[in-house]
Amino acid sequence: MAVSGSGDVPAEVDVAVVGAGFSGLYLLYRLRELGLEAIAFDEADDVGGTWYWNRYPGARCDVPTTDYAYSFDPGLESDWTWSEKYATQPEILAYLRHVADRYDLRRDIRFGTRITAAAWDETARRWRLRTGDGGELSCRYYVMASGCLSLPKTPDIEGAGRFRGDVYFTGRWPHEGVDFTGKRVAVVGTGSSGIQSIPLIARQAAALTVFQRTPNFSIPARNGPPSPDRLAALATDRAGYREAARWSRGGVPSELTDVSGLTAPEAVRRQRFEDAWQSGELFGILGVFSDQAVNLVSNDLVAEMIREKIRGVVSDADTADALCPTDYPFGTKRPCLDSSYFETFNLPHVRLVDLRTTPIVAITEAGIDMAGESLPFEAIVFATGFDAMTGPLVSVNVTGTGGVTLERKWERGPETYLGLMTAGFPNFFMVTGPQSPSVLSNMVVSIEQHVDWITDCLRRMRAENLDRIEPTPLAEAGWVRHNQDCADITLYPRANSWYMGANVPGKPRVFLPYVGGVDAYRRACDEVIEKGFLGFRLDGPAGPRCNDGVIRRIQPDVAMVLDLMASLGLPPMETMSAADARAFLEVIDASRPPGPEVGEIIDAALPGPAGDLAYRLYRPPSQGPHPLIAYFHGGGWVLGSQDSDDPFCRDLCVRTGSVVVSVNYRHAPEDRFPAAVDDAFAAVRWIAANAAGLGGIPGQLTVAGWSAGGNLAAVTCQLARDAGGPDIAGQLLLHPVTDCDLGRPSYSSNGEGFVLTAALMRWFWDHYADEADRVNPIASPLRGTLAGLPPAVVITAEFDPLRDEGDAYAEALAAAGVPVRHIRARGHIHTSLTMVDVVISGAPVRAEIAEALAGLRPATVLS
Ligand code: N01
Repeated sequence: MAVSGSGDVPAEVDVAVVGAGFSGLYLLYRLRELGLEAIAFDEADDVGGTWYWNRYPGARCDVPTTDYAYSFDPGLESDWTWSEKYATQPEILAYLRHVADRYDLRRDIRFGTRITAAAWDETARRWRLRTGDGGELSCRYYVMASGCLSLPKTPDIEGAGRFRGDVYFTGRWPHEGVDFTGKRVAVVGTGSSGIQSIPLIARQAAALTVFQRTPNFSIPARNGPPSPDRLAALATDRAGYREAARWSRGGVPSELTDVSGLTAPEAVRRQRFEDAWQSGELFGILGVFSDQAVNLVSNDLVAEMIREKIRGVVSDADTADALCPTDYPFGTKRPCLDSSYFETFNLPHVRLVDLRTTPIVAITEAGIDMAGESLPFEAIVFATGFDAMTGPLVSVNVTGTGGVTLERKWERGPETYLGLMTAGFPNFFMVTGPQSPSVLSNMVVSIEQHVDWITDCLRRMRAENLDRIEPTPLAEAGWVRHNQDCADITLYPRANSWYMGANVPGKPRVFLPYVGGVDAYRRACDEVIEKGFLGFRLDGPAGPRCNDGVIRRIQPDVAMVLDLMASLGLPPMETMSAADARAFLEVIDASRPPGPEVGEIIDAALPGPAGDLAYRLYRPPSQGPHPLIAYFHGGGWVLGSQDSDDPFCRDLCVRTGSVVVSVNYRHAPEDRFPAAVDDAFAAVRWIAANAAGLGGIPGQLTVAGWSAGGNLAAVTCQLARDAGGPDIAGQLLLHPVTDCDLGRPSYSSNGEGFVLTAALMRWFWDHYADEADRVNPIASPLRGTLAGLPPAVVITAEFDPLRDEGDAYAEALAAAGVPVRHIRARGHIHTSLTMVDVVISGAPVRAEIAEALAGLRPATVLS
C-alpha cells in the first residue's frame, strides 16, 4: 500500500493535530465531519503511532482485540475481523492503515514532519507552529494526539553510547526486522516490551542474557482465537456491548466483584485467582478481589499466588526467586501478559542477571561489565521504556499566555483540567493527557471519549459564537487535587513506576493517570458540559463568559459509598420509629469491617445516676499505664451503643495509644434531655476517679465524642469546669452538635444526600429535647461560657450539615482563649471518619487527630 499524504502545508488551518495513531486518525475523521479544516503531523512516514514504532518481536496488544478497536462506526467493525485474542503489531498496524484508507485520511496528514514549537498569539487568538524543516503555520486550535508512551527513555547506563555491536530499542525497532541467529544478545529491561520480546529473541539467539532491575508480575496471555464469549456478546448486541465498555471501570466490559480478599474463605480466594489466571486477561487478574488495589493484605494474597506460579514454572530456585516481585504491590506497576516468558529462563542458553545484586558497572565497546565479570555481546536490546505521559507533550516547545512554557508550568508535575486542557494554554487540547484514565484503561475507548469530547466542545463553541477556551486555575487545581485524592486511596503511589514518573531520573514523583475509573471520569467530563462548561473561561464574538467551579470536591471513596447507598434505596431514618431506626443501624453495623486489633477489650458497667451504664474498654497492646479517653458514641441521642462506634474506638485506641472507655448513656425519647448529659457527666467523674484502676495515667483524661456524643463531650467539659472537677486534659469533638440553630448555611448546602440530613437532625432534636430546653447550654454548648475549658481538638467535615456549628464552636473556643486545633476534613461527610477500613481517605484525618491529641499531652497546641 502506497503511503500518501505528504502534500503542502497550508499557512492557516482551523485545527492542527500532532500524531497519526489511534487518536490522530479518529480526530481527523471527526473534525472533517464538523467541516473544520484540519491537518495532522507525524514524524513517522505512515500512520500507526505506537504501532508504527514498536515493531519488536512479540509486540502485541494486551487488551483483547475485540475491545481494542474503534467503535464509532458499525460499518468499520463489520468489515474487519481480528485473527487473534491479542493481535500482533503488524495486524494492528494493518488495521490502522485500513482505517486511514477507508476514510481517506492520509490527504490531511503530513508524514515525516515533527512539530518543534507552538506558541500562543493572544492578539490573533491563534497558535503559531513551527515544523522540523523550518515551515510555519497557524491554527485556531492545537491538539496533541501524540500518545502516552511515544518518547523512548534514553538509557541512563554508564557507557551506553560506546558499544560497537548492534544496538536496538524496542520503541524504535528497524522496519526490516532483526535476525539474532547465532548471536550473543543482551536485553536490558523487563517491562511489557522486554517480557514480550525475550521469548522470541531467545528462539534465535545463541546466548541470551536478560538484565533485570525490577522483576515484573506477568500472567500467561493464553493467546489464540478471539474470545468466543466476547464475540458472541458483540454479535448479540454490538451497541450495548460498546456502551457497557464506555461505562465500565477500565474500558472493557467486566463484572466487578464485591468479594474482599480479607474476608473470603481460602477456597473462594483460590478459585477466583485460578479463574483469573486461566482467563489470561489483565482486567481479570487486576480484579480478583474488590479491595486488592487499596488494601495491602488483600493485594499480597494475589501477589503471592502469582509468585507461587512463577516458582512452579522456573526450575532453578535462585532464578525463580529473582524473577518474583516482592517490593511493590501487585498492579502498581503495569502487569504484563506473556507467552512463555518465565519458561524461557529454563533454557540452557538463557541467563538472568539480577541488577540489584549484580549491578552493571558500564557498557563497553564489546559488551557489558559487571563487578568481576565482563560479558561480550554482538547485540544489545534496550527495552528500557518511555518518558511516559508528560514526556511527549513537553518535548515540543509549547508556549502559552505570558510566555510560559508547558515544561516550566509542569516543573513539579502536570496540572490539567480533566487531562484535556491546561490553564494558560488556550485552545490547546490533549488526547489522553495526564490526569485522564488513559494508560490505566483500554486506550481506544479513552481515545474515542476524548476525541468526542473535544469535537463536541468545538461544535458547541462554534454554535455559540465562541472561539477561545481555557480552564480556570480554580477548576484545574480542583481536578489536580481530585486526581491526587483518587491515587492516595490506592496502593499505586507505593511503587517506583512510570505511572509515578519514577523511571526517569529527575522527573517529579507524581501519579500521572486518573485512577478513578473510565466510568467516573466520563461522568465528570459530561457534567462539566451539562453545567455550562463548568470551570472554563470562554470568549469570542459572543463575548466572555465563565462558570467557574470545581467538578469533584468530595473524596472519591466517600462518593462511592454515597453512590452505593443511593443504589440501595434505603428508607430515610426519620420516617421510622426510634426502635426501628435502632434495629436498622444494628443491621448496617453488622456488615462492616471490624477495625484494627487492639490489645484487650473489656465489656463492663459503671454506676450512673439512674442505674448502671454499660461501657467497653479498649486497651492498647503496649505496656500501660496509658492516657485515658472517655468516649461517647454518636446517634442523635436516640441511637447507637458501644457497638455502633466500635471500629472507630479501636482505631482511636491504636492510633493514640490510649485506653478508650466508650460509655453507653440513656437514649431519647424514652429518657429525654438532660438524661444523657447526667449520664455522661457521671461517667466522666467515675472514669477520672478510677483512672489508675482502668490502666490510665491520672491527670491525662480526654473527653471525646462523635456527633451527639461530641455534644455530650463538650457539655461535660463545661460542667466539669463549673463543678471544679474532675480535671480534664483535653476534649476531642468529632463533628459535634453544638447548637440547636438549624438555619446555618451548612444545613441547606449539605442538608440532603450526605447520609446525615437536615431532616434527620430535626428528628433527633425532636426526640431529645423540648424547644425551650434546646437553648440551654447543656443542650447547645455553643450558647454557654467557653473560657477556662480544656484544650480542644475540633473536627468538622466539609459536607456535613453540622459543619458550620462545629466551625463556630472551634472559633468561639479560640476567641475565649481556649487552645484549639481545628481540623477541617476536606471532601468528607458526617460519617466518613468513623467508617474505618471503608472510607480509606479518612485514615490520614484520623492520623492527624491522633497527632493533635498527642499535642494536648502535656503541653497544648494552638492551630
Ligand atoms: O517499559 P517499562 P516497556 N537499567 O518502563 C528497565 C506499554 N506496553 O516499554 O522497573 C536497567 O515498563 C526497567 O526497570 P525498572 C505498557 O503500558 C504495552 O516495557 O525501572 N534497567 C523496566 O524493567 C507498558 O507498561 C504493551 O527498575 C532499566 C524496563 O527497563 C509500557 O508500554 C507492550 C534501566 C522498562 O519497562 C512501557 O513498557 C509494550 C536501566 N538504566 C509496552 N532503565 C502491550 O502489550 C529502565 N530499565 C500492549
